[in-house]
Amino acid sequence: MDASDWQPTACILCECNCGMEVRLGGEGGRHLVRTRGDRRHPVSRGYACEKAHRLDFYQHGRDRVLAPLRRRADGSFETIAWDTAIREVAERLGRVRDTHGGASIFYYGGGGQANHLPGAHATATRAALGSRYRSNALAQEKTGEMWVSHRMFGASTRADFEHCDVALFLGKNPWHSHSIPRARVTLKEIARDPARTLVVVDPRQSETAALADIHLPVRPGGDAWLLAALLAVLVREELVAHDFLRAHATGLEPVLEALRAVDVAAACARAGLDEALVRRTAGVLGRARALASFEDLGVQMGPHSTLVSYLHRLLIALTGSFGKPGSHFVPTTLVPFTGGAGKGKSPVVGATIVGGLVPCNVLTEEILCDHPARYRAMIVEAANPAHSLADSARMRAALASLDTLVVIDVALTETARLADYVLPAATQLEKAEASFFNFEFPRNAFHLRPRLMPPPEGPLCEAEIHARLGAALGAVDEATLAPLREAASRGRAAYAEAFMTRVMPDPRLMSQASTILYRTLGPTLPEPLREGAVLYGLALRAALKHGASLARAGFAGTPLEAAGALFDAMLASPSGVVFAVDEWRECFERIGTPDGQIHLDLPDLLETLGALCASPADVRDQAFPFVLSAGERRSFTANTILRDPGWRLADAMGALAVSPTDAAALGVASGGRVRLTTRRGSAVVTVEVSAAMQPGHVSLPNGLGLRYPTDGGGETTTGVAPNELTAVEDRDPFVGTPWHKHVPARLERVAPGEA
Ligand SMILES: Nc1nc2c(c(=O)[nH]1)N[C@H]1C(S)=C(S)[C@@H](COP(=O)(O)OP(=O)(O)OC[C@H]3O[C@@H](n4cnc5c(=O)[nH]c(N)nc54)[C@H](O)[C@@H]3O)O[C@H]1N2
Ligand SMILES: Nc1nc2c(c(=O)[nH]1)N[C@H]1C(S)=C(S)[C@@H](COP(=O)(O)OP(=O)(O)OC[C@H]3O[C@@H](n4cnc5c(=O)[nH]c(N)nc54)[C@H](O)[C@@H]3O)O[C@H]1N2
Ligand code: SF4
Ligand SMILES: [Mo]
Repeated sequence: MDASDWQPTACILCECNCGMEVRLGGEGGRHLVRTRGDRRHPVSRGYACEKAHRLDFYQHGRDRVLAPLRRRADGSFETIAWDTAIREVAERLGRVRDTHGGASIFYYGGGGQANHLPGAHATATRAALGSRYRSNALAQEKTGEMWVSHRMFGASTRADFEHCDVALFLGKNPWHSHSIPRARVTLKEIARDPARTLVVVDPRQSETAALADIHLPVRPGGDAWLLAALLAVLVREELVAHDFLRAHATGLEPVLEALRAVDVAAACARAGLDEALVRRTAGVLGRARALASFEDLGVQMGPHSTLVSYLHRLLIALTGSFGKPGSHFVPTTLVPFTGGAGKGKSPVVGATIVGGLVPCNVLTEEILCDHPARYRAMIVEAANPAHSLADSARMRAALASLDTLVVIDVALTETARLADYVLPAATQLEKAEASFFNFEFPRNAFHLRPRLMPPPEGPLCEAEIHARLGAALGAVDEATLAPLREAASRGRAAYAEAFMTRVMPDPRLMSQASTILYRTLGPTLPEPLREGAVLYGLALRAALKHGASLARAGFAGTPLEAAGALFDAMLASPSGVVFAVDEWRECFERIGTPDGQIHLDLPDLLETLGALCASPADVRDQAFPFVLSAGERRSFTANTILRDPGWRLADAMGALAVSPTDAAALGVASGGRVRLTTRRGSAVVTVEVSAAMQPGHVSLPNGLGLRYPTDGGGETTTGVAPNELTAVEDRDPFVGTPWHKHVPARLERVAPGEA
């Protein structure tokens, strides 16, 4: 076999973006006929999970869009030329801006798990339109954590599981969902080592929980009480890292006072956990040499979401699990996109905007109203909100009510079907792409993936789409571009000089920097890397902000020299490059609060904790006696990135997991069907009886219920779209995170043959 046949790329199915090598073949040489983990990738080092080998399904869907589409009066689509599409989209959005102001044009998306360059290019279009408000999936999972982290640490932190002695996963199942490098290797190493302890908090005996030394099968939604109890035991047993706190934190006293007030036995009872086990766990966490912890959707999409994020951060701080190997760190990032304690409010509801993102759960309220500041138009790019956001029926109504909906996607998704215009994008294998989810420490890597093949006739990369929209909107003209193009022809130094003197001092031009880079620097790059031109701007920013870390990675000199060297290294490293080498002590310098200290005392959240501990016992609505977790990550789920149901080698129907006790009471077996009803909707689902489930808790996978064309010109829908069952009102009081893991539900058996 000729080694040169293998081409480097990355898996795009989760945010790990493991390096892959692929061999192309099949029709037109456009299929991935062989795939394997890329050992040269600095982070994944050859690792890949089972999903990566099904990547060929991504760009060969029957619902791939190959030409711009325009909605007709009767609701059907017609194919139009790109020139027409760009002109009409610019005209319609321009008209909305001129009539109602640019702030009424909402931007949603910008990239999924592996494609973050569209978001960078869209900044130019948004600026040209004066669009102010935006959101994406982070605003229905991570904004509570971001908000709390920024108030306490002035930064977002991540954890070093490779070197910890105690690992804690809170509502997170990394065996399937990954999110940490080489997840299964790392988990098995921790589980196997008698000197290390794996602690998992999950109502389900998840695959990760099955490996754990300590599994805390918390009652669904009981995590806040569990954390309160754990912290209270730490305080009472003098397991608090006082030396660390004296040096690095303020506001300890009110926190200690609140925790001393917690009734540990009562809190354990509310969490549904054995008090002795909770006390033993507190001892393990408190005595850890290095504690690494990760909270995810099981708690972030549950009740008390933001409070749990706060209590989790108190646990990190009170155990001194920050700034040393095996604990939490603040990485060097190329884009500060997890930034920001709440700044600003959404225009209609007045919801807190965190990290620049409007909470997803308020979008329908900000559209379906007669408020003068309501959103009137929307650009959706690389996202599928009609499927992924709460209450799909209401989301469809909101999207349909807009003056103009423009969707930029590779496929005719649930959202694209509602659009006035669908602009077809080249896939992530047909253009240069990259993700900004780089969070490793101390050696942090970035991977610019060259395209594997040109797109078919029709789709364009987002860089080109936004550049054309910008031209049609009059934001960038030839007179601006010509001198930069000329400078680019004289080499990188001349280009840098021209960019610094002509573009950087002019805010209007800086707002168009992504397009200017693509149009002027892009043509000088090898064709498979052209869309990566925008990274030059980010390399420059990183060199100015993180010079020392870049220098340790080999990118030294003046900021211009370092940026140039880093940019060249990105272009020349198709398997990824280490761009920053940090030092652990730098974590303390990166605490971004005004006094550089960790702020422990957040009075609003301590008050919420007090109220929680004082609240009466859990009252369930008898009409909905089950808790439904709507959206579990499984072996063959990948949000809605792979739409052909044929990609899934297991759990083809996306079964509802039900405990043996509940299944027996309902009289159903695996493969049987039940009607699942929530306050918002109802669906018939296939059951999988699972000993991993506790009674009263049922779980549906994420990413199913997609409409997909069949061979014969019809359509199938496999499994249930989880958000047909969820409600927008069920959300966190602080930042609006949905309670998707905690939907009150009822089950009824469906007899065979019954509809
Ligand atoms: N295979 C696969 N991997 C993925 C993805 C995918 O679609 N498929 N998506 C990626 C994305 S976008 C994300 S955000 C991550 C999410 O990754 P995770 O958060 O790990 O994924 P989930 O399976 O949604 O939820 C994790 C766990 O929360 C548990 N849980 C439910 N209710 C509760 C509760 O009340 N308390 C506690 N403590 N736990 C509870 C569930 O039983 C489940 O095991 O995964 C990423 N990785
Ligand atoms: N009930 C419930 N709902 C959930 C969740 C849950 O657990 N439960 N999980 C939530 C979470 S954590 C997340 S992250 C979201 C994910 O939901 P979304 O953010 O809406 O994204 P995806 O489903 O990943 O869809 C990605 C889209 O990008 C398109 N795409 C792929 N490649 C390209 C490209 O190169 N260019 C363009 N323009 N488009 C491309 C795909 O066709 C797809 O339509 O879902 C959320 N929704
Ligand atoms: S962990 Fe699996 S799904 Fe995630 S990027 Fe790596 S190979 Fe792909
Ligand atoms: Mo996510």
